[in-house]
Amino acid sequence: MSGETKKRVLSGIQPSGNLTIGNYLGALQQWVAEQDTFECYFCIVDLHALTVPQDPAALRAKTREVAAIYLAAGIDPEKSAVFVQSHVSAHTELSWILTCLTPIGWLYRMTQFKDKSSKQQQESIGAGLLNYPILMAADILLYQASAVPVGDDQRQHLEFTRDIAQRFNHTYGETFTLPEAMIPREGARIMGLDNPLAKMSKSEASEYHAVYLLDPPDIARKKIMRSQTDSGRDVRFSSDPERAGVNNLLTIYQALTGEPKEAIEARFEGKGYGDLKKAVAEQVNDRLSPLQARYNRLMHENGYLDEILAQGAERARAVADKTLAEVRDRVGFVAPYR
Ligand code: ATP
Ligand code: LTN
Repeated sequence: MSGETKKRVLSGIQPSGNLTIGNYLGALQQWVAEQDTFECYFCIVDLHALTVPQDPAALRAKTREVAAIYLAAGIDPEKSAVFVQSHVSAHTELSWILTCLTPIGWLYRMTQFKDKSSKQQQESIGAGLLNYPILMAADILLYQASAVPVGDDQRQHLEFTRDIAQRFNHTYGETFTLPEAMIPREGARIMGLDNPLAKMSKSEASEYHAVYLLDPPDIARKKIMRSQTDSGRDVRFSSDPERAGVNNLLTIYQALTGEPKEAIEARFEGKGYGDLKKAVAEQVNDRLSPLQARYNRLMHENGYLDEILAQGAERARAVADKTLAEVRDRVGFVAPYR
């Protein structure tokens, strides 16, 4: 197998809401593209989803839904291991060992913790929300991944992962590969359709905030047609916050078509925001329709998804358990007698 010489990639998405076109353009689209270059591990990070309150039945359903979306988006389970994070117990075990090595100051500094904890009542913030980056570091380091394809918002978590890996390596000897963030050139930070100054997020409840990957075409079109723009008329890329809405629509168009900026601006020369919105809606629906058709087929094939997840977990365990055995030895645990 050629896989043995390939570098490894690991990434994951939380099963904590409806996946958005932001998740697709920032993460999934890249994953699909990297499958032949790297040996890939893609997980559904259910342990991470528990860091904010979840309904058990909804979490179970979402975990399967996200797995099916990975496959429907083009992840090929023959090439890449697709698995559920909680099926591989090495993740929580390494997470504890790394927890003991992490200065709490590093955790309080993380912007995601500050954002998410500010949205909750002080007394109900779980320690898991603070420790979130440690579990993510464990996910990555167990696979000795050299690249981690994620959106722009995950840069700080990747820096954290490198820092903790270096700290371990210095303390106990070279053990972990230092991973690099792999951030797409376009689409790394898709903004909310109803508020182009805030990142599009799957846990934002408002109706016109995001296009979900499973939205029917008329709903997706309606959300895009209603998206917030400004009172100008020129359809041009811009870093002016006043024009963030149009810039966001152009960015979505660019990330989906792969066309250069100049070609896109030329295409919309003399046209208005309404034309841009229609064109974006068409590109989005052209991409989502086949994904949704595959998704519906997969969800109706009894047992298929479970089989893929079982095989994925087996492949993941083979790698993760090997790294964990080395870690256990390095930190001084007595090897189990049997
Ligand atoms: P939540 O809002 O529930 O925390 P999220 O939408 O940010 O979730 P995650 O599960 O945290 O989604 O992220 C999954 C992947 O999608 C990550 O690689 C993240 O960087 C990427 N991603 C999330 N939102 C965007 C976005 N608006 N633009 C580009 N990439 C994104
Ligand atoms: N923190 C990530 C999700 C995540 C992840 C990972 C991404 C958990 N573990 C490992 C890449 C690699 C997020 O997108 N919020």
